[in-house]
Amino acid sequence: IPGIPEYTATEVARHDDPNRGIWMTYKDAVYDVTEFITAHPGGDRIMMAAGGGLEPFWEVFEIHQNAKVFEQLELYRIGNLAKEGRKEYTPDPNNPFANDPLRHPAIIPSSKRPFNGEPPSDLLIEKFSTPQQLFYVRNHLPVPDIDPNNYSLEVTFEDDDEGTVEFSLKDLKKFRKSSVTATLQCAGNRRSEMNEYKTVKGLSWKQSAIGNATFTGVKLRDVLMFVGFKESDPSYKGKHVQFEGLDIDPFTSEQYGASIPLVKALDPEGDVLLAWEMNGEPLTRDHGFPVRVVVPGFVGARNVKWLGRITISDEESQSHWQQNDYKGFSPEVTLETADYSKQAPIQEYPVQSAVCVPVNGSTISSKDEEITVKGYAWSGGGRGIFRVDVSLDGGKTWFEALLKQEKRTFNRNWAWTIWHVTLPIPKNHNGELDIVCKAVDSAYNVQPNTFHGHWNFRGVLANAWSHSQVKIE
Ligand code: MTE
Ligand code: MO
Repeated sequence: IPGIPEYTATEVARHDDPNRGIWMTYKDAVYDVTEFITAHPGGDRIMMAAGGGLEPFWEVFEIHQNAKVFEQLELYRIGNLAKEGRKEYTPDPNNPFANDPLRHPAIIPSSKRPFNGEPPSDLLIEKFSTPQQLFYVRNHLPVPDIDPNNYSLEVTFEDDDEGTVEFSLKDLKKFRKSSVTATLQCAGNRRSEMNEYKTVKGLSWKQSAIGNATFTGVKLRDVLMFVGFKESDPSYKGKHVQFEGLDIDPFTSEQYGASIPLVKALDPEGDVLLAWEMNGEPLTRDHGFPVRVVVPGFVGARNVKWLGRITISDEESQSHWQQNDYKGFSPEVTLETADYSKQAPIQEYPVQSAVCVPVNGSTISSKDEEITVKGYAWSGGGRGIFRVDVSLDGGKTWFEALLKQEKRTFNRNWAWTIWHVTLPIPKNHNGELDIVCKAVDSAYNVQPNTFHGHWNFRGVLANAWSHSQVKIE
């Protein structure tokens, strides 16, 4: 609608509580929904979009996506979103993070500079594909602002004199397109639970530093073959593919980096992708625009965003994040005694699962006869999920959950499993349920019962049985 006021995204973001007014956007429209929310039961859920966009909510709660809601919403329209709404920050030389993008208000930050955040867990498992705006964000550095027209990816063989091949975004898009649905999980997912057992060092992730999406791009294998890689070369097996991000530490000038074994990159069934799309949309800046690596079945840290350079080398990446971070240690090892050079980097993640609904600490009615429990399960290395067991009594008795999963061929199960089960509430509860889940992967690997014996000072690989304590009132 022309001729009505324009508001910037920052201005909208300020309106996130009833006192200042609750504003939301959908596409180009700005709505003041303060009254709508107070008048509508269930409006509290939509509060998670206060000060931000409604798009990911319509993706998650498809039921609401009907003409009627749009019609109603139109009554609350107060203006248009300014065209440059998403890019209004002016870089501030004294604050390297000033040019970071705005995040969806439903994302709960665990740190702001650099930005890290995760969605509420009950929202996370509503859909098999996680909307990009609700996908956890894990940044170590300021988000680079890359002009796609000037973007170039360098590919180098360390022991080859022929030097470097450069690809523009257009060049990459000339390759055969490939898609893969894969789950990314940060090595620190569920760290806060390990921290409750005994203090660890790291960002306090709850259980939503994980997400599942369909990525589209070109297979890294196709690019490596194109630049002349010869599979028949017997030396390739011990080599590594190093990735360098275009994000730069403003103080040390170090760039983010990680590596994977070359065999994974060359495996036609390894499905490693240089991706520019996530769920059919261009990557957002937070998720690596214009191009990121997707290494299905590997821990999040190897999925390098804002990819600038690929190097084939005899060595692993020498970056901090490959050498001195993202490694597991024995429980007795401390920050002071840790010798990172003696531990292997986390690559494939072990089996994981978590209870997402009901949310830990919530209350259910004593009139309820049944309870529906929902969550996710995932394992690294393409190992699928065979089974998820759920208990309402802290693990004394168990029930099998119903699984929603994308069945793929052997050891190519890159996507997570969403599960649910509806169970009668036991009569002999003491006003409380200790809901537990644990998953079994396709190698029959299981999760440890507790963090005892599994604890490590960095709080990575937190995959003990997941508990959700619920009150009955
Ligand atoms: N790539 C770059 N260039 N810089 C980063 O900070 N973080 C890594 C990885 N790739 C990171 C990166 C980590 S630790 C994780 S868990 C994933 O990206 C997170 O991806 P996401 O933010 O898209 O969820
Ligand atoms: Mo991570």
